[in-house]
Amino acid sequence: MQLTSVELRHITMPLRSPFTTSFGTEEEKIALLVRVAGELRTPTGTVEVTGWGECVAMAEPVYSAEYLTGAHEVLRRFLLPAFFRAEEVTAETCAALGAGVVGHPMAKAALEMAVLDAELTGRGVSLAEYLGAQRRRVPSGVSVGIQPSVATLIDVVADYLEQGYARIKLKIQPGWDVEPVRAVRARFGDIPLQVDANAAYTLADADLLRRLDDFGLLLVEQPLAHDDLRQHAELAQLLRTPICLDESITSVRAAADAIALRATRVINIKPGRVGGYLEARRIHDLCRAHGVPVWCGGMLETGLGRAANVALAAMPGCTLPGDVSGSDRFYARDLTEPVVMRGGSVEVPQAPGLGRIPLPDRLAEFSTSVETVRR
Ligand code: NPG
Repeated sequence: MQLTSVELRHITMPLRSPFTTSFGTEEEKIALLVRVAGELRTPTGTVEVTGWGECVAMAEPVYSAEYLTGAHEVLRRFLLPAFFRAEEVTAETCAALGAGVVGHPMAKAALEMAVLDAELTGRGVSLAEYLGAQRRRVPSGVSVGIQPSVATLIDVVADYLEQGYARIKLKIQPGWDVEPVRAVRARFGDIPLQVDANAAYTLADADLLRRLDDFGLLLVEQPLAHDDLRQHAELAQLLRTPICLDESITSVRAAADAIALRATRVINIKPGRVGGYLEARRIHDLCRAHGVPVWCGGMLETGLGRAANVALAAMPGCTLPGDVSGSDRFYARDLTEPVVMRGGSVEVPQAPGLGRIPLPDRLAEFSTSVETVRR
């Protein structure tokens, strides 16, 4: 397709409850939406198409180096001019078109997602079909933030189990690790349980982390810093619990290195963190070839990104439940028709494109600014 205009729209949505991790507390969801418009050549002629992307960069650079206004700036000043200069933009050429910009995978992913949505919608193909997804429903895991007390944690986990979630992930940090895990195991028994440290530990904490081995966890996610592959490999020698990398896996090359170094036994794929759904698919394929289980991570996406993640989670190598919870885990009212968790799973969208579009009234309600950039 040839791009004619791109809208960069900021939205703010209330979260049902604050979400606390080792890098801070989110009180509300702030996101950058990218809407592309262009002309798509099809066998029967040229059609006008539009597509949506969601940028998962956070307001502040606390999870990764990117942040929302930075992503906006990179899109407006550097990526969009390169994309407008191209005669033909396809999802497959987005990476090459953005290659002159070093880094900024979340900005690139949002643009690629919008191009992909436009193309797939124009061709009548769902993202699930495009990715080679093989399931109609996928098991739904839920991520539980750090709580003010163990008693509150038990109540929160009880509620999610009651709702039917297929797997519980507990956020941990120094001072909130062994005891909450012990309490959840003691109260709920042999449920599928894993923990996520968001890089909050160092190798000097190996003895402490080894105590988690007593609890039969599915995995411990990103215990050490994002650029500590070698130290993750050392830690892996000391733990029985499988290490799963998230922040460290920024590309298919990083995934190959992590596997070769034996720094990880499981990989969390987040399309935004790796530059888009195409790189996410390459990581999926690499891991599958190496027998490394993968699962789809989440970044509090609105229904747009959430629906797209469900399609990724339906790929055959995603053998562990992902952070693909129902919209109502985070939002009383989502931007789109909600993603619904029922009986521990969510339905894979089959509609063309991402499978969701913003509801016009919600879009108007949640928008805080819109900038339109033209060719
Ligand atoms: O279900 O969307 C979800 C949240 C899953 O815990 C979750 N995400 O570190 O993986 C993470 C964490 C996160 C949230 C990271 C927001 C960055 C931003």
